[in-house]
Amino acid sequence: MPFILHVDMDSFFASCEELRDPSLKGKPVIVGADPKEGQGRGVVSTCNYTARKYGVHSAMPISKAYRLCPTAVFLRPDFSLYKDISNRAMAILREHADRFQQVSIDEAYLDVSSSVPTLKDASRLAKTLQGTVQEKLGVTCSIGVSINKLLAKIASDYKKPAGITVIREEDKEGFLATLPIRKLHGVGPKSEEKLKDLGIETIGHLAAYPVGELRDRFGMYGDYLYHASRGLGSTNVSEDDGRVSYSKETTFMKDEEDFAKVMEAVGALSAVLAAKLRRDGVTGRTIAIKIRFEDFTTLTRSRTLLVATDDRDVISRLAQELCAEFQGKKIRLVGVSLSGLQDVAGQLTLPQVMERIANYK
Ligand code: TTP
Ligand code: MG
Repeated sequence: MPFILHVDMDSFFASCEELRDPSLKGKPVIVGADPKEGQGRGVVSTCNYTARKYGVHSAMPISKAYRLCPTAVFLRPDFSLYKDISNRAMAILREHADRFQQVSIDEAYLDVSSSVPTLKDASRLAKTLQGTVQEKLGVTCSIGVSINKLLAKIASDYKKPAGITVIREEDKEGFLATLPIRKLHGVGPKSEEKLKDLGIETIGHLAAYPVGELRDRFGMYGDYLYHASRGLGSTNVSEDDGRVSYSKETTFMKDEEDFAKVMEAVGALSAVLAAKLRRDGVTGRTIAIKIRFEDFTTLTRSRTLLVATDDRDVISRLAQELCAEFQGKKIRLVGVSLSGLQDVAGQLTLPQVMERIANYK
């Protein structure tokens, strides 16, 4: 049985600000756009838990946050500070994982299956990790402990700040039953609305809904909902090693004038790339080509797809299209790359893609 932890830093940007300026502690702190005494545009990035008592939350218009809590300390985001603290936190977490996957600036999955014999030991490890992060960096995190990524993520969100929540295999359906459907990863406001129209308010309602009808209404996303409502999810914590793109290029023996040969090379590079993506369980949305001419001038072209792909034909066709404008030139080197990477097997990005598709219908 896999043991997976999901770690999520508490009110992350605001906690970083409190770390830099300890005099902020105890005051409501709101990070986001300039409120301009209530006239400001833009939104709240996040706020600390003191500000949350006033009803302020992420993505709220900053003008509303100002109305709810005019005495708060309002700060513009300083991403380099957050990135620095994030890097330090991730380094600590990474050390304690058999496999590690950072999924955003403030959250990561850890597979600790080989390090601990039981789920109980996994939760002890979570406690130790939480303590180490707090002690070394002075920020708190919440940790979910369970048997797959979906449940671990729900668990980390369950008790915040500084919480640890364990969901055992035998408790999973009971645990999920009363939670609102929005707690399921991949259920955003639009899907929530559609599900509510069907009378589905909780994850329990969703689990009791006929799967055929979910499929008819939502296609593949319906399948995802069916599995997710039962607490079934991926255990694939894929090492991302910080990689942001996959690329492959080739230099011709002599500058190539035969465009068909260039197209052939692009096809072959795409195939190698697609095979690598599949092996790593990764898909990407942005396909780019690089072309170097005989005089060493180098140009790139790229296009971003609506849905991430690892399909060799899709990559190859698009890459060839992107090269078309260079027909007739002497080409020295050609390269294909894929970025905007997403984890295929993880429940993190796939459902989001699915939801996007569902909402386009
Ligand atoms: P979250 O983990 O969603 O939020 P949080 O860490 O602030 O609070 P919580 O204790 O509930 O986990 O997001 C991490 C950071 O990402 C957050 O500190 C700021 C940023 N963020 C935005 O800029 N806009 C948003 O809408 C959200 C949700 C987050
Ligand atoms: Mg967080």
